Amino acid sequence: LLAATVASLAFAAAASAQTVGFSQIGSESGWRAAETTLTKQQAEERGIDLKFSDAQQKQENQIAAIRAFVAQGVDAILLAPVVATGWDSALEEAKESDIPVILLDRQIDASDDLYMTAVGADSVHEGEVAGGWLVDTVDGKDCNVVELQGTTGSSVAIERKEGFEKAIADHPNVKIIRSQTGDFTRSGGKEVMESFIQAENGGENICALFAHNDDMAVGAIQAIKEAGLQPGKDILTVSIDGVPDYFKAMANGEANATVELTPNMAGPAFDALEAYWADGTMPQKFIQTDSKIYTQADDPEGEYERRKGLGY
Ligand code: GZL
Repeated sequence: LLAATVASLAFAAAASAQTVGFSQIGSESGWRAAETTLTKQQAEERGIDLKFSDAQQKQENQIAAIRAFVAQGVDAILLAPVVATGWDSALEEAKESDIPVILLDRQIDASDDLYMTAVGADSVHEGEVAGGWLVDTVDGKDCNVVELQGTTGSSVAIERKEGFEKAIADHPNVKIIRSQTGDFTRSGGKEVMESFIQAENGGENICALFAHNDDMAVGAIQAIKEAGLQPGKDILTVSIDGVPDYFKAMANGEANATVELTPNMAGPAFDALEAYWADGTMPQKFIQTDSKIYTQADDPEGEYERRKGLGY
């Protein structure tokens, strides 16, 4: 009788375990790797059965993953959408199967009824904070900026660019002279920065780099050093994410500022799902608007130590 009771309790517990499909973009940056680590940890802690799919940064792989999750009959889908458009038909299928979808860290151009909520940050604000720091730092002096854009067509690349341009709009001394995507990767950042340096008199004309994420900036810092220039001095650097290796570069005086973005998007997403599963509560959008900028004055070595073990 005892064995039967234990078995039925175990079955009941397993039956109540929710299954969530996670269509992750890829592992293009340290920030992305941390988001994946934290999502898996949170699922484990909450007894959620996570089905993980890495799309290698290809939208068609994400669409295939969404369709597979619908076919499996998962209880919910997390989607970090690599680009902002082209999701309607896949999300319609999830909707028809009453499977709630939550967007993580990027937005899509689709009607709100195709997803339950979105967890992320105000990317326009992130770009504005970065631009505002540069304007203040150069303090009226002329500054030619090169820009490493994130993945073309992603909401964050579009919005970070918009925010940065807004911040420098009234300061004609700060000018973007070259702008190109490095696809959020270190190798992309290095390659494109090499071409910027080559095209701009060996880098002599470049005063600052604005990178849409730290990983591209870390790659660009390598290119600046290989060109015989001092990153953080000859060419100022400002970027976004707050990954450990960028704090390390700041501690070494080779980078100047980064706008922090938490990789913990899964926490609010799972909270929203658990509330929905419990009693049908529909969540609000969860958009962080108080992005903090860190500079060399903010104990970068300490920030590096604090963050290096967090799954980046
Ligand atoms: C931001 C996220 C971006 C990070 C990059 O919300 O979508 O994607 O800033 C990552 O590091 O590639």
